[in-house]
Amino acid sequence: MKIGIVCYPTFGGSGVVATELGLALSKRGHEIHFITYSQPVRLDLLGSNVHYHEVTVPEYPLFLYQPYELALSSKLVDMVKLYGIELLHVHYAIPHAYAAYMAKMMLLEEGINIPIVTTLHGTDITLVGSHPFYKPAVTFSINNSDAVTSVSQSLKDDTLRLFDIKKEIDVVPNFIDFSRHKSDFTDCQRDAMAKDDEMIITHISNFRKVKNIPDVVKIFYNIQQKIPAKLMMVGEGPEKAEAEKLCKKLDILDKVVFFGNSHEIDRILCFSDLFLLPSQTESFGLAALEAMSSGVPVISSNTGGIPEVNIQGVSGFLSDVNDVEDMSKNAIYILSDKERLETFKLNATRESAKFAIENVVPQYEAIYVRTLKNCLVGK
Ligand code: GMT
Repeated sequence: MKIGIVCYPTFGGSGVVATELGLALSKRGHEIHFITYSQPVRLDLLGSNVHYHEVTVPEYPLFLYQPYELALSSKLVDMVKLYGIELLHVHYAIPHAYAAYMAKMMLLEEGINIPIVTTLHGTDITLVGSHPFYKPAVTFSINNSDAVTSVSQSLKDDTLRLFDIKKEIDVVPNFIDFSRHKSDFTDCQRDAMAKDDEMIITHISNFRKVKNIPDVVKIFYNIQQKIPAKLMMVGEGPEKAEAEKLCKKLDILDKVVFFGNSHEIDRILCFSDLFLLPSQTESFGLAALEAMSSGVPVISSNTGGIPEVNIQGVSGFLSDVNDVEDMSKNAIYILSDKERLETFKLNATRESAKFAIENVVPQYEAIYVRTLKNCLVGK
């Protein structure tokens, strides 16, 4: 099948999922066309089956805001016609589902009925999408997609609760491509990061408010008072500067490494002992799943879709949002006994295997086939 994939090309989870899905589909013989404003960060494999088409928005002095959706929908029309793309899979509702709908309408004028599959990822529903300024457009774009998927049962429930949805939503969880993720480094550079007796605690995110970054720092502060430890803070975002200030105030700056965005997540996870994800809300928690796949147990909040990924007392522990004391206590419990830590590490790897990409890609393929058929018969 010829599939156009629209996503955010950045380090965020929805872009990562879209890219890894596209690459996996290409290996199964599909022709994949990524259509977005820059090359997706995990797209390292342009080949005969994988194409990337850049959406450019020319500057015009009259515009205070450049009309990206307009440029995207025009580009979608052009690419569908030029390459014979048979289906568009858009990740993150805003503005992708809206732009895809406009492209669909333009193509219908020319007798082409392109199916649109929309995958809801998280804040496109829970934070941004449900804002009154966007809500009517988001509701409309979801109801007018040919198929809708959400990355967790929790996100599906949120969508049905927050919007007036008339469409069936299929839950298709996020996944790990174990053939791309390495966890068996022979040169895992733990020594460069910490002393032998120090535990390595890691947090990876886009450092937005929703990630509760001050809680990450406070949990680490409590841990290092009981157990020698280092904190790896990976990613960039608006809360990073505040986090550095808090580390300074708590006098732990010498125990914290701020990496910025990294293309070497697997390398960082290979020397990590524990992963922290105390988010305010999280539809799935792909970063936690990636940590688990590298054998890193997770201390998280029990919000949104995280309990579908991190299993209480097995791959880690979950606490109420902002319950820093409970999260610290659980972290210290796991880290304070070597055998216990080993058990949690093994459990984390085992739990992550349930999300192997091989189990998930066929679910998307089945949705594509069903949607394509429905569009052909005009349903
Ligand atoms: O919604 C966001 O924060 C952005 C989005 C992304 O593009 O990174 O993250 C969401 O989608 C990820 C991939 O499906 C999920 O793993 C994240 O849990 C989800 N983030 C939130 O719900 C906060």
